[in-house]
Amino acid sequence: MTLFERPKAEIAPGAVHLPGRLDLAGRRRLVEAYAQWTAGPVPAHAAVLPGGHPMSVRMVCLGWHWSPYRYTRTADDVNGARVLDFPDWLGDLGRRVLADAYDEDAAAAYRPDTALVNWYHPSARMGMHQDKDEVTDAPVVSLSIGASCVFRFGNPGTRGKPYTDVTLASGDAVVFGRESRFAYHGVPRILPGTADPDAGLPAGRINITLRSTGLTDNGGHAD
Ligand code: MD3
Ligand code: FE
Repeated sequence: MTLFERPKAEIAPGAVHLPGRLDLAGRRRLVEAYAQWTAGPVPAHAAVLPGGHPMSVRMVCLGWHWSPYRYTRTADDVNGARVLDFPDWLGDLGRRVLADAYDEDAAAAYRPDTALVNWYHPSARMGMHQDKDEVTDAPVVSLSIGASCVFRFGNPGTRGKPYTDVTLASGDAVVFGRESRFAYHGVPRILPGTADPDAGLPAGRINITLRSTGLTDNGGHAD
């Protein structure tokens, strides 16, 4: 029934939405992992944008730490600690999602090395932006758990129209690659009354994005 109502859909070329990709056990596993990540060396924090405004989402990173607008191994804008390693099991999950969205060849080649994990309280939002701090054009895999949101998918040229609004619900995965990798996108709102308490989240939303930075520790680029 659910699959019939919300089938796999291409939002735009290279942007593939997999509704309900994570079952209850998969969602719970990620919520439990989130508790461990936020109890780690770098707490969930609101990154401060160059204009001085803190973002409304709270972020914790794995593998590489993102701060506006670069990746480092240590969270110099928070407490200077090195972030937790990117776990192998999360890369495995990303490859399985990529196999479902694209194909087995794309999945076999996918080697994400960082996860940005964002917590949205019910009034948090994310303005329209591009993700272009990575030095590769490898796809981004997005996993959503908890409250549903309106996800706004724009175009690679401008912050404004045309755009498409899509509801992302608990357990949904989206792959953004190919022609969609550098499109503007944002989260204008979280939908009231859509929490996923069964997964362990009585309120709010977690979004996990897996990425390949293309960076190496010696300051060079991986390719
Ligand atoms: C499209 N997060 O963390 S995930 C972000 O739902 C971010 O919390 C949103 O935008 C969220 O940067 C959207 C979907 C997403 C992530 C990366 C993308 C869409 C993307 C990169 C390129 C194009
Ligand atoms: Fe983004």
